[in-house]
Amino acid sequence: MASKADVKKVLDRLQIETPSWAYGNSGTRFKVFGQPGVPRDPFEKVEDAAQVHKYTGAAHSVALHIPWDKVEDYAKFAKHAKDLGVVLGTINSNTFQDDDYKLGSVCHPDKKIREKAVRHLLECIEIMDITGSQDLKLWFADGTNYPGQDNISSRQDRLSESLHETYSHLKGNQRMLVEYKFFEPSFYTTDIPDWGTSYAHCLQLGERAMVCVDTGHHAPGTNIEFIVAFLLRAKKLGAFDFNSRFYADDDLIVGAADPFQLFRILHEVNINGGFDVGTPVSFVLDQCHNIEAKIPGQIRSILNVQEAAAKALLVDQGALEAAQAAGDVLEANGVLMDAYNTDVRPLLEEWRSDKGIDPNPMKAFKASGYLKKIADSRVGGNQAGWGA
Ligand code: PSV
Ligand code: MN
Repeated sequence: MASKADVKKVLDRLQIETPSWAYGNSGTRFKVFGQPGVPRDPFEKVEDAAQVHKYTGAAHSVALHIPWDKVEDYAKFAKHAKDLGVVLGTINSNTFQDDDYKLGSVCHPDKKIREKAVRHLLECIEIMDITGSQDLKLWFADGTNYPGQDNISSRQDRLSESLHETYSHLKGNQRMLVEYKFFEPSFYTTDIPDWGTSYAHCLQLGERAMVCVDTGHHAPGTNIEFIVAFLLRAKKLGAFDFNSRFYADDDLIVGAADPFQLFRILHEVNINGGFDVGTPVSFVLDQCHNIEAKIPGQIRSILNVQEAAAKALLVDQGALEAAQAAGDVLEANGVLMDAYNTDVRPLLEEWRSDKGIDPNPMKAFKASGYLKKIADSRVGGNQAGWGA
């Protein structure tokens, strides 16, 4: 079993990236409820992200979404982040909000539209060159709504060609993370619906291409921890997009819907080397806070990941392996449950005190008055949301 000191060492290096879009307004197709103080531009989004890092010590980078976070001067933007104590992280591409993409982007039947989509992906790489971001995250809304609408395997050919073209432009330590999602906005076929499809393309592309597991992108009942174990074993798990879901791609706070599932996932991460020094796995949130306040929503998410990670680290691996080798099913399951049922909050409070952070980040942020400050100062302009 990991000692308290071992758990703290992993917590020291466990950084969870927050998404710029979590700080903007969001909602459903029925209604977007605006909130006072929401950022008007990418610079203000990063200011809010820096608050999450300030109170957790575990959210050192911010994922951007292009074009939502387009700025004139990316070097200036990166410096702004640095001055606030954070860095610019994953660049998320967006080939789903342009009229041209009605029938798809990189899989579109028209070569000109595919070329336009690839040009956008290359623009994202150019932004990475300036910001120093390592990861290009690709999620495609491509798919079809009706049987017969397009040729499924031809779409795979187009996808493969577009991915290869993009991949050939990666340099230095840059990586391509290929995300999958089983449906929405396409309702009949999706061109990258599952981890297997993503994995197959990543294998063909090469070492720099890895799979991104968004925890909200599976059919109900899918065993996500199996996928995580498989991909880690194959050295193809590049990143998580963490969130939780009750029904579809709900984008709720990670660990809110099913904390036990989050623990099981992080147990597989732990035993398959995903928390090791130099891990290739990056831990990112992909959430929207439709009805709750955004900054504390992100803080809560970080705490949930840390709690589940600490519990996973406390699994008595020796006892577990002995029980497994003896075929003692109940003992093995009991070892896992003992760790899950441990209250790790005191340990995390201690870790925060060691780091000079308030042991209760939610309370400390609430008391800081930051939400009132931004509500009072951010007047005028257009609040950011999906599409800005
Ligand atoms: C798609 O549903 C997705 O999970 C992708 O990661 C996008 O980039 C992100 O959501 C936008 O919120
Ligand atoms: Mn995602």
